Amino acid sequence: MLRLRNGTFCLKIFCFQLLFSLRSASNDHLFVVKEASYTRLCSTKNILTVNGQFPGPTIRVFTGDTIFVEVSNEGKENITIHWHGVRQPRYPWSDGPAYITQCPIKPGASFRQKIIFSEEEGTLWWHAHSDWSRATVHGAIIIQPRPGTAGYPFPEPNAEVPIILGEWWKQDVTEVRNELLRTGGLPATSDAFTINGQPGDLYPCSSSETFTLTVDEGKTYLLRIINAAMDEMLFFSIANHDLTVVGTDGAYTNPLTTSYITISPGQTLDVLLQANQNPNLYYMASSVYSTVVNLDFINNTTATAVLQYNGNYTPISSPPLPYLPSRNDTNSAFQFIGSLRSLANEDHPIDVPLDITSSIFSTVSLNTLPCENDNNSCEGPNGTRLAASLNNQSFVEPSSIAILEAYYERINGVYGENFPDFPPYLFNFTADDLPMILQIPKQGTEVKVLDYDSAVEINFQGTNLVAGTSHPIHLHGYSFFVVGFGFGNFDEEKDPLNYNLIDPPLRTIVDVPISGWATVRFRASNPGVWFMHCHREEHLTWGMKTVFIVKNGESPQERLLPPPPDVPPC
Ligand SMILES: *[C@@H]1O[C@H](CO)[C@@H](O)[C@H](O)[C@H]1NC(C)=O
Ligand SMILES: *[C@@H]1O[C@H](CO)[C@@H](O)[C@H](O)[C@H]1NC(C)=O
Ligand SMILES: *[C@@H]1O[C@H](CO)[C@@H](O)[C@H](O)[C@H]1NC(C)=O
Ligand SMILES: *[C@@H]1O[C@H](CO)[C@@H](O)[C@H](O)[C@H]1NC(C)=O
Ligand SMILES: *[C@@H]1O[C@H](CO)[C@@H](O)[C@H](O)[C@H]1NC(C)=O
Ligand SMILES: *[C@@H]1O[C@H](CO)[C@@H](O)[C@H](O)[C@H]1NC(C)=O
Ligand SMILES: *[C@@H]1O[C@H](CO)[C@@H](O)[C@H](O)[C@H]1NC(C)=O
Ligand SMILES: *[C@@H]1O[C@H](CO)[C@@H](O)[C@H](O)[C@H]1NC(C)=O
Ligand SMILES: [Cu+2]
Repeated sequence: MLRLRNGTFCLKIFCFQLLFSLRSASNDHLFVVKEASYTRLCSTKNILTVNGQFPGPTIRVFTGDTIFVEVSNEGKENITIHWHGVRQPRYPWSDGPAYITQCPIKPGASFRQKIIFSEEEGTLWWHAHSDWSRATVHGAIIIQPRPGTAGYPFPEPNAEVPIILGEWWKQDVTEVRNELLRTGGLPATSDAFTINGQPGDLYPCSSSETFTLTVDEGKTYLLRIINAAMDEMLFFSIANHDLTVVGTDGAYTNPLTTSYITISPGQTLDVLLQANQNPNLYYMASSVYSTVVNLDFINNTTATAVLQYNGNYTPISSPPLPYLPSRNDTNSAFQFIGSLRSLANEDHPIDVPLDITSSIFSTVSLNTLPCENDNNSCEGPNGTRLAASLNNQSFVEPSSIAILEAYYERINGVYGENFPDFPPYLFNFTADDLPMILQIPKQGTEVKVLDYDSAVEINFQGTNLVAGTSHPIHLHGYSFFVVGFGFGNFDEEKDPLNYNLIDPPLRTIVDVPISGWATVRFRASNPGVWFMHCHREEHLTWGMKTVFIVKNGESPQERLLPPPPDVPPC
């Protein structure tokens, strides 16, 4: 029995639903961004939070809702908030990325953000999109089927639980970023991975607060898994329990039963868990998938949480740990990613663009730039400063205006429209030894302009410049179909023959594998200014990003909406 705030009592499941409907009745939320003191790994520091919570509050809506979030900055830093995976039809004004769609909300200021849900159903999340604040400023968005509609395309789960995977630094995260900018080298490795904000029993000073999920034997739980880590792709699994994936990034999938998942920074997965084992304690665990060779730059520690069955039994003293692939197991990482399929049936039709009208082939590269600090020596290879690029363009954000404002107000000189559709130079992208001369990118603020409703295909080609690694590339304002990926150089004759145009997964982030390529398709039917970037935070900082400007269509319903009155000024 649970007690509701208004004094009524109810049974557990019913109560859950009632609480839910009470909460989602409110379309107005208040996010106060402020510092709060948190202790992890035996040390205490102030972190930036929303409403003092880490992870932050969960937003619950029904499919197609429009809500408002008043973001009030009571912290010391500039902030913006992004609603990851929310399409925001014709309304990039509250999308959030700093200097792309808005200037930051300064300390003391606030911004009432309108969030327009449309087709999304499942799990998404919100996070800060300025500097590195998203390390602690993030939370779940749960989008349930609207009552009276068909509901879930799977049996109604008995309960739903956000599982937010993260990364924790003992150091101030702003300091980690400043150091990265100052030294030009790799960022400091995080000190722990976390599950719902907790490192778990395998880390020092963590046991008493380890996240525990209490379950009843025979029931089914919907885990809403989010990778909120800054830099790392993660594996996740639960001892003795299979996972059944039913959704990716706010869209349903064909159910996929697996012993582990791979999830990149920014991605979300809806997973059904059947509590079908002997009542006891079992670990759930998360560890890194990384291609970094130097172990100094990778933390191979494991975050844990506990799955605890209700009932009368003597709990095992050391619960079993689940199998997790090794940290360098690229095959396992991409085996899972490649197994995902859209649900794609009569009730959930999908519309993969077939006649492509706008085609982009973009390399995805790490790079180096001359150091240019006082000592003329940085911590990148051979004293250089690390950088990153798309088609050899390392993107530089404006610093005193947002690109959206410049576009809307027709202010010249803020950005160019020459993001290339093709790499400037063709080479063996995935060769082991590439000439250093290729490493230095161009720096600039070049966007790609797309006609309204064009059918777009983007081939991302990873390169081994500086070091090959995987890149989770995220596009704002759209989800795209991942129609194919592979290792080596993209073969324009052979590879398209294997595209999945029937039931490819619909995602907000595509994983471009190490020494490999990936292809996405989408219809450019959402006019506005939309950021595209690698969701590994250091790659974003180094310039692996660009902007799509999708032009207006002809009818009034196909045009960018006007800005709200309180867009933060620079
Ligand atoms: C990994 O995390 C542990 C535990 O917090 C920490 O002691 C260690 O320094 C980290 N390793 C690296 C390579 O940063
Ligand atoms: C982590 O790396 C250290 C050093 O390479 C090794 O001794 C340890 O066994 C590794 N731990 C795991 C869980 O892989
Ligand atoms: C992964 O790392 C282990 C030891 O660190 C090594 O023996 C193994 O060859 C590596 N596997 C791959 C696929 O690189
Ligand atoms: C220059 O080098 C000195 C000594 O190695 C170091 O303390 C200082 O931080 C460096 N300056 C910069 C800008 O990297
Ligand atoms: C560093 O520079 C030397 C000499 O120019 C070159 O041979 C070497 O390949 C460079 N190393 C890297 C990691 O770029
Ligand atoms: C590109 O480099 C890879 C790795 O060295 C090699 O296996 C492949 O044959 C090369 N491709 C071409 C076309 O040279
Ligand atoms: C990128 O552009 C720079 C400047 O034009 C050039 O030196 C470099 O070789 C280019 N690299 C690639 C991979 O195209
Ligand atoms: C905060 O944002 C304002 C407006 O864009 C900018 O002028 C200022 O430099 C920013 N402050 C910091 C510390 O980045
Ligand atoms: Cu990347």
